[in-house]
Amino acid sequence: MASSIQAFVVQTPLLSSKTALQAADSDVSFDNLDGSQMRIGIIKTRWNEEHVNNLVAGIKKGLKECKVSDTNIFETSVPGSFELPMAARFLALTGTCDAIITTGVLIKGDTMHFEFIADAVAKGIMNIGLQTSTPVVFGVLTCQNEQQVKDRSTGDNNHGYDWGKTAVEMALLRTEALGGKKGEESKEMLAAMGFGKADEDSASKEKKSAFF
Ligand code: DLZ
Repeated sequence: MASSIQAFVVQTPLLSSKTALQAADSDVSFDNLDGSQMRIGIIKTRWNEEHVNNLVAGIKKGLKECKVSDTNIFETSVPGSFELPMAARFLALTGTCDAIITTGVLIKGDTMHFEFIADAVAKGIMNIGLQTSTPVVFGVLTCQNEQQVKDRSTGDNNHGYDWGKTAVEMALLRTEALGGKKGEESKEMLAAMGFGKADEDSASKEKKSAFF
């Protein structure tokens, strides 16, 4: 794995001649990351579910490329983006995950709702990461319209893919800095909270108690 300092280095051009569509493209590179020992929680919204499911598919692709096994990916949902920080806090406090990815889609409407929620969620998620020392990835698209969402959640430009890799990089960084909590006990705790494994079918998930 790259050193901690290297892990933070992201090459960003000072000047960009990108068009509006290209501006949606990812501009970050990742080293080869070994996430085979990492446990990752995914908290997704049911608002804008179709787009969010596309993002989750991208997240899982990124996680798999980093060798995170299906049995180490835990997934649950909340109603909307506003609920993401609280759910992330509950999960972080269990100490069972090495990193958490919160994901949702906020689309601007006619009122100021979008601005309030987007700001609160971004700050909330940052705070949870800093307060709990569990990296929490901000996997929330904040878009002006549905086309912007599609440009960022499908095909080769699915931002979820980068979020998966970001989670593994930050999980490794955290493990390097603090060590990690492992063992079957923590898996049982996750199951009791309603977190299903990524490879579980939805029917068996429904039988479990809800997260909240
Ligand atoms: C209420 C609302 C609206 C209008 N739009 C969205 C949205 O685009 N994306 C999203 O994730 N959630 C939205 N919500 C729901 C709020 O996030 C939240 O669930 C409710 O305000 C209840 O706290």
